[in-house]
Amino acid sequence: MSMLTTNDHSPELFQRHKLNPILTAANWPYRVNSVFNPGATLLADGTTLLLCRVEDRRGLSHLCAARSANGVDNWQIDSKPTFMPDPEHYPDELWGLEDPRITYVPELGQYAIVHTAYASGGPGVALALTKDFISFERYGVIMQPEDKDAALLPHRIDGRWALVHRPVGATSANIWISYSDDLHHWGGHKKILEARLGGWWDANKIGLCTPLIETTEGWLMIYHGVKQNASGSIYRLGLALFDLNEPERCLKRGDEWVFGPEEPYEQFGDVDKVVFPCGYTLASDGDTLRIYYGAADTSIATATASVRSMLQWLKEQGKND
Ligand code: BMA
Repeated sequence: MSMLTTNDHSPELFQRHKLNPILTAANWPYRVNSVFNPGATLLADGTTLLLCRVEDRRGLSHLCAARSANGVDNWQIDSKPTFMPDPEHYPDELWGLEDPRITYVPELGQYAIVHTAYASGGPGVALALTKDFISFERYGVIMQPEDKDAALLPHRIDGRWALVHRPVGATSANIWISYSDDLHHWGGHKKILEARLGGWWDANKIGLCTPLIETTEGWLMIYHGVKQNASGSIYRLGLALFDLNEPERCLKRGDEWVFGPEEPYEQFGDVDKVVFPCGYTLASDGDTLRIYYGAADTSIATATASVRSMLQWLKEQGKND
């Protein structure tokens, strides 16, 4: 194993916004316990839309849209839940909808929302399409439990749709990719990134954060690693890069985490020491990436990073996986 460079004082890749946390339960137009883990997208008019996971005071989650012109403040929050579980027709949603990832799909002229559907069988991956975040076409569960942390790629790869997701195996939870002709039936399953072992920050359990980011160098992945210790779990973020034409091929993977719980709102909440992004927006400069993340399963925060710097970091510090 190579040595860690101990004299590295390069600036942090991600910069937190000074208004963090930008959304909390107190901002909600109706009574809720917590708001976190939002999917994100830029609408055609430049508005930032967050599809927030909202946990009600039964402990069950639904999704609610918040819109802002600058993506930081003056959020217009839907006055009631935007996308509610419908357990009568979709029993796999009995215990709620969680952690949405949004991908705009030009071929369909629609946004694909891939989210967790939770019921007694465990969490599974479900898909819904929408044009307007008002009405939704449900595809139901597309990856059976236990599976979550999934997002669709924005276009077909070699003629097939591609979904990155995180099934749970007997001893570890790793990131996989699967392919489909019609978004209903999935196959060609391949493991693309493995959790490390032992004392690593990303040992035993990893998962996709935001949808993959398409760059000239490849698909940039922000993933979370879960370190278990005597006081619980720490959720931190790392980077990996995958081949544009063969997204199952990992080109680079960083050893160190690039973002972790440091601020009080990330350290303390319903679940301590969690940063959990499910969405990003890219500024018109094509470089400034803004992630939106759940902080301690309690509130929503945001941070920015340069895509160029993340790719450079991977080039310098990343290993061929
Ligand atoms: C994961 C998911 C996330 C949550 C995180 C920390 O397994 O359930 O929704 O933010 O745990 O509790």
